[in-house]
Amino acid sequence: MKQMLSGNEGIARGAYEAGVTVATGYPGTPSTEIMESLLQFKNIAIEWCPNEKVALEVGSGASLAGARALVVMKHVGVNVAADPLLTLPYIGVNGGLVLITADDPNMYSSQNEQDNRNYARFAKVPMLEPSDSQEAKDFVKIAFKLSERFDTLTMLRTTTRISHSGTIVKMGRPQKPCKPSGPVKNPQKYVMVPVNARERHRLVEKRMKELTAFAEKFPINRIEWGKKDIGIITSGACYHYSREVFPEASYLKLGMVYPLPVEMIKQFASKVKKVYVVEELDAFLEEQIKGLGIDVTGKEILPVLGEFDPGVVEEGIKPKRIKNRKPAQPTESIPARPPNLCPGCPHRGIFYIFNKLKVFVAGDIGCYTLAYMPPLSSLDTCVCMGAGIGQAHGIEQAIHDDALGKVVAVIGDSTFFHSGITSLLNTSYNKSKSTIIILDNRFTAMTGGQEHPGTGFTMRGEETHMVDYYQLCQALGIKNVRKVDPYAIEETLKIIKEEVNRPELSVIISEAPCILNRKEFSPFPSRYEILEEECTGCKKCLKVGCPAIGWEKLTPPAKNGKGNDKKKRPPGLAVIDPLLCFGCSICSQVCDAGAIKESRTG
Ligand SMILES: Cc1ncc(C[n+]2csc(CCOP(=O)(O)OP(=O)(O)O)c2C)c(N)n1
Repeated sequence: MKQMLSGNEGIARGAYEAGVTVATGYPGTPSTEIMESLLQFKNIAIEWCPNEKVALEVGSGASLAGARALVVMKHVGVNVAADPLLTLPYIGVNGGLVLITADDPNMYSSQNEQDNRNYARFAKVPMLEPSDSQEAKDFVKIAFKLSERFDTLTMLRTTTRISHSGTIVKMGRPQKPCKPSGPVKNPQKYVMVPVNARERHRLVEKRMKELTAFAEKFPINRIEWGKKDIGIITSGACYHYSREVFPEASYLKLGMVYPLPVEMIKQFASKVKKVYVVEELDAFLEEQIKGLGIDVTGKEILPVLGEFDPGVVEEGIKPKRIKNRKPAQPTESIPARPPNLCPGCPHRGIFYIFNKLKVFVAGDIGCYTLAYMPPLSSLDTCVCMGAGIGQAHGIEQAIHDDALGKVVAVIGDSTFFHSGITSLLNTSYNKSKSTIIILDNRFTAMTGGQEHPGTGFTMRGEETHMVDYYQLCQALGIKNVRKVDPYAIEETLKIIKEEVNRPELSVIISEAPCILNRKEFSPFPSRYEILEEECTGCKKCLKVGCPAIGWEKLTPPAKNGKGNDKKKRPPGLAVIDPLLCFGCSICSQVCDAGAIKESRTG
């Protein structure tokens, strides 16, 4: 049977066909749908973990027990999992252990553009890279075999283009999950104290040599001979871009991007006139190939930044061919829609207040990061998940002087569980005076609404323990813990002010579910509208940055005085789009003129 699958669905299907018993991960674009697609297979123990390090450790445990385990994360997630990742190759596997890294060239939804092929080299593990959904499925199965054959964790890298594009996939027959044998005691292999680790490192190096030899005959590395004037070494999506532009060239398509088939590369390069390496992001293949003494061209002509497409490849290799070609222009202009918090979002009120208070906000990653943009303009840092609390504390430790500005940290609930708890513990332990706001919207909203330890549900929707933030903060030694309703602007402003001015550590929990996670379509009783006759055109309501509120210019009164009423006419009026308004009432609370009222039309 054939089916159209995205690369992510292909990976999930491959894991199912490979008889995976345990799948773990933490959401992150472009990887999230792999786990969501695995949900359809009821016999797989699948779980969202609080972060990627935990996910990899759980996967490793399952593997030691003899099960096949899949671990899924986006590229930056591998940084979080890097500690176990760099030692797991020493202890090896029992059941196959495959780690998926979904990279994001062009940063469609990421804070950086790192090239995780470097991790394969760093951790000394094999890495496969599919170029379509069929390969995504097949390579996962191959990766499990490789993992068991060479007793090593194996990585599979996708990029956004592969993860999210649909191509035809031929389904295979699922193999029965193997019966886990249970953990076997083997301290020399599993306990990485120096005396054991030294021996294991020797074996890791030996394994890499064996894998390099194996790469020469590995059928997923293949040469496709064409004309011999151009030879292209490539992998992943770049293979298809290159084929589209240079259908007649010769190709060395690498299915395993680490370690490289050295002899195969030498042979290929010796038979073509000019060799190009076509790869997105780092010169990962190019530098290694140049290290073999082979003359290849890559990053001198192709960008190190962003995502490729056939145009980028053509422009780099044959710029003359497209010199006179005009880039296609869109036939209709599309209105710009900058990303924004949704109408009715509970985060909006908190950031409106920060803007009013003019505090420095050490921020984090989540939907609320969007509050850095005007008009809210009230998030001042964003580096990686969990960074904000530590940064706020660091600023405070450096300045010790309120006259230099007040600082707060803000963190989403999923991010708090991911990597905020230890930073919070640090603030308490090291006598911080920071104010930390946890945005408890009961959702991992930014990545599409996944469950987490604060939602009370597992990934399969089963009820489970729901963390009580209040008790947790108290257990960490924080005396001042308060809850606010972020839709009640005045009361929340008062509490934030009090806590910011308190010379002690405090945590404020902003409690309100994500507007997209409400059971009812509209959680608020009514919509709001502008009373034209009352609106002074002061634009205060526009400062809350709600997509439902717009501005309508009024035509100036005619010179002859006609149309001039007694009241001075404002240059324009605020308008509320009734289809977008959820009725959260924040705009009405900030309007001094009393011009925003519950809708008369319902
Ligand atoms: C290490 C890492 N893993 C995953 C992600 C993807 N990601 C960005 S923000 C986020 C969580 C957002 O949830 P939350 O903190 O609850 O804020 P919300 O979006 O709900 O406001 C995730 C999973 C990432 N950027 N970095």
